[in-house]
Amino acid sequence: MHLNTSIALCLLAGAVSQASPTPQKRASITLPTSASTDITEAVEQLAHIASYAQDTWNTTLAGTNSKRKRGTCNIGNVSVRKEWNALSNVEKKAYTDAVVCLQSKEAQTPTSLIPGVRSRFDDWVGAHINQTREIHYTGIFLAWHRYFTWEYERALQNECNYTGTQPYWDWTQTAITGLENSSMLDGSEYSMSGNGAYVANRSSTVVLGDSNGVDEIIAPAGTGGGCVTSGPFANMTVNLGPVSLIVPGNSTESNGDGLEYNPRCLKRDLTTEINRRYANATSVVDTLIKDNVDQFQMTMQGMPDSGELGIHGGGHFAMGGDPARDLYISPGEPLFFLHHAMIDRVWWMYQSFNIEANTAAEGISGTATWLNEPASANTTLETMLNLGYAAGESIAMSELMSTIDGPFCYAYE
Ligand SMILES: [Cu+2]
Repeated sequence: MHLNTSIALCLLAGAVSQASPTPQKRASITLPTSASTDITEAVEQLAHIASYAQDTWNTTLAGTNSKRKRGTCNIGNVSVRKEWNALSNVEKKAYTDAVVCLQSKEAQTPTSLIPGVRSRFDDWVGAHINQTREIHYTGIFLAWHRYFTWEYERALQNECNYTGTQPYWDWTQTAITGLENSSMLDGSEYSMSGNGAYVANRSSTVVLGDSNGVDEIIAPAGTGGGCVTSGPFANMTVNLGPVSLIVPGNSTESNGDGLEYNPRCLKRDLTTEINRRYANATSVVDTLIKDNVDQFQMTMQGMPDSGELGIHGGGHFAMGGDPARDLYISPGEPLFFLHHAMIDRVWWMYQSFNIEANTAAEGISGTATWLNEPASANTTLETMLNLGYAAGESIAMSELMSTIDGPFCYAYE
């Protein structure tokens, strides 16, 4: 418990430094030296870090330094992303209505480039397929997915009249409650739809990751496996892929490059055991207390040969099914964006420990190629990235490092 006390003391120190006219160069949080393996304690450690992050970003927003959206982002207009359970039923329905709306709008991607796109929603899936090898285990992983999720949120707002913000999925809570019991996945009209229909006699283990440079990991099959039949996405059609879909029994399914039209149902295979093992509060704290951004983002994605999926892989594989267990087409699962909002929130917390450094060049690590194979140039603040035909312009890394600078003006609750 002394760890929590030390954070509390540092929060106090932070409060004192706010009054100082000279902004502190380094934040004064003292992180726990280790993540508690007691889940209740780890939840507390994380709650302290989250509240520190809020205070620190708010202080930055209220201050006079430049780390905010060209002077226009302020404490009065910053938009706040909330955890799914913090939304009212009306807000939950408004969000899923907007996603269903996006799935009914015309695609912007030319079918000469991606023949299988059938909706505006598919523009995001297509962009992700085309760049999969450049946006995971590379220097732009965090920033690219931040931009991707933000433009998706904007499309819901601008093209589908959504007035809320992008909700996030707190895996540390579902690790405790079980996925099936969460209000996010209970299958009601106010959920993100429920589990896939139960498919019996599937092999009891699933082998994860081998084709993606991640070491072989054995995991149980989930509690569904078939088509989603409840809630807002019961009638959803998945149009693109698969490219590298990991299915029970140590095999992968693919339909070439995944860009052809291949309509099928949305499948889920909720696997609470994976959520509990790889994306619990201990895993999140353990990721956050890493010494530098390289270790932070590698722990998050699962270090190759570590036998770990990381919180990123943990969330993806916990959803199970098609498209969730296919790295390439994973944004075809509407939960993807709640998962990646949480990934972004964890980065936002990590950045809060030293906003100045972590939103500058020091906050970037990695190169242009997957695990730097073949070796390529380091990613820098000047590195340009884009979202294909989904949205947005080609943009420099420097614009994407802070959630209150460049095009962004948001925080997390
Ligand atoms: Cu991705």
